[in-house]
Amino acid sequence: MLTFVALFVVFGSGVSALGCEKLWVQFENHCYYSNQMPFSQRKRFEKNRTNSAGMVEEIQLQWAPAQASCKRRGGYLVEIETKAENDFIKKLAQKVKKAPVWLGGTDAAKEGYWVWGSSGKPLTFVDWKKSENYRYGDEPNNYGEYGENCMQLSEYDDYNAWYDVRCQRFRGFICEKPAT
Ligand SMILES: [Ca+2]
Ligand SMILES: [Ca+2]
Ligand SMILES: [Ca+2]
Repeated sequence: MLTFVALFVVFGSGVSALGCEKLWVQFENHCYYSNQMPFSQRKRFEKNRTNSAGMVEEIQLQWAPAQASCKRRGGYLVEIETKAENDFIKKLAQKVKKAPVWLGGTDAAKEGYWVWGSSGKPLTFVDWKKSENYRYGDEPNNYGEYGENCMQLSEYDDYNAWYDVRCQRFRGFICEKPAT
């Protein structure tokens, strides 16, 4: 028992040495930032993000500007490698039921070939929405005249599965970066 406690202390302290900045939340060894934060936090955030021209950063962005916003924060649009991470991200999105949120997946470079946009890695875990309506088919369905090349969770089904949508839509977003 003492050995176990000692081991726990050693490993426990090793894990707790990794941390996240304010407004980022930790899961395993990464930090996550949701811009769908509660209003009380958002006010503080907006004050922090006010730029030299006095402009407040937009809360809802198109996919590429959302990726750029994550990069400015030292991260990238979230790249989901495991079911555990996916479950965590869904819960994070569900905390504030407001708007759909961008995830880091895209098939803009090659139709039907989905990768995580920042790392360029192909998807190893997927959670695409199964269709409840044969008219549209299962996601990703690249629906419509212009197709759909960016990945989101939707408030419409309580952030329960992934959809492809047009990258030009305005969404909240979740960033990821390694804990330090
Ligand atoms: Ca990840
Ligand atoms: Ca597509
Ligand atoms: Ca779709």
